[in-house]
Amino acid sequence: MSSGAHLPKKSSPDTALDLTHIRPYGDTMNDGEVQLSFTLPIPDNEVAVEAARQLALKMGLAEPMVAHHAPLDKGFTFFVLYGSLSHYVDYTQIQVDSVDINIMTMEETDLFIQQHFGRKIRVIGASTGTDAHTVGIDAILNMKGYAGHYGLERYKMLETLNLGSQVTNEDFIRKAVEFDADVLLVSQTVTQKNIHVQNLTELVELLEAERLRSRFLLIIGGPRINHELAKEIGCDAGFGPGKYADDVASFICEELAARKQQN
Ligand code: B12
Repeated sequence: MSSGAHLPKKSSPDTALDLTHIRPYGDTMNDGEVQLSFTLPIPDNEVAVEAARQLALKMGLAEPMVAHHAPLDKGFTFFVLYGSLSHYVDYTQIQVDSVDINIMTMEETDLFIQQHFGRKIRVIGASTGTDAHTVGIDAILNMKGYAGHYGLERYKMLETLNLGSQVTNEDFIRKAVEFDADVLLVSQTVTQKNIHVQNLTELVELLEAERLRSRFLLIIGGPRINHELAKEIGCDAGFGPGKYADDVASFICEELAARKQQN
């Protein structure tokens, strides 16, 4: 057979980065390749695999492939799928309400507090309500910190109190008053049926009912928390994954200094 005349024409790969049509990157620009995993409440068999494939198609994955499936229990199957996402978003049009601050080092923060307030700032934290997840609040507060970022307990100009998990909103407020806290840190992880939002809303309502809301800087965090949600609920700031003690400390400094200037 001569040359490649009868072979289908290979379209040249789309290599241009177009910020108005952002799609996932697998190993070439704009290929849309994604991996996703989920569990279906059905036994692990061929029908289940086809069900997973059809669901992926409905999600907008072209040519989905079930790369892995395994029973979790008698009536539950776990799947990992690959496919090419047909959807895109316009990155240039996205607006996000995020905490916009200059991040300081621990030393800079201590110096800032010394110069602006001349006293230690008191910070109290907890995972509240039914939430038993402690790793998030510990990541922010604990001396040793998390992912290379020292926690607030290590800052010389911060006095901290970590109440741990499953602290009721009532106890949290009572302890905050006793401690004469400047800042309240609340971690919320349990997100089933939006329990975290309800619990945080209740905290804000309780603070308002006791005329204490403006006394404290109220900062929340957790895997499903962002700044926009925090503001919606009536908190001062919200931090999610990828945010650390230095982000929180810098926000505390900027915000308390701005409030001091207003008064
Ligand atoms: C460890 C773990 C547990 C442990 C917790 C032990 C402990 N002492 O903390 C145990 C086994 C107890 C547990 C229980 C449950 N868990 Co759990 N758990 C996890 C797991 C594996 C890791 C969470 C974690 O430690 N992350 C690491 C920390 C550092 O991340 P982070 O919390 O996001 O914190 C960062 C930011 O969010 C932010 N941040 C967090 N808090 C705060 C606070 C402030 C003030 C600020 C500024 C920032 C901030 O800063 C941190 C650093 O960047 C996750 C799955 C996962 N891989 O994420 C599930 C997960 C969170 N759990 C989940 C569930 C459902 C449960 C249970 C309901 C399960 C059940 N049916 O019983 C129970 C709930 C118990 C309860 N009453 O709370 C789900 C939540 C589902 C959802 N809808 O989002 C997850 C996502 C697992 C899943 N895929 O289903 N869990």
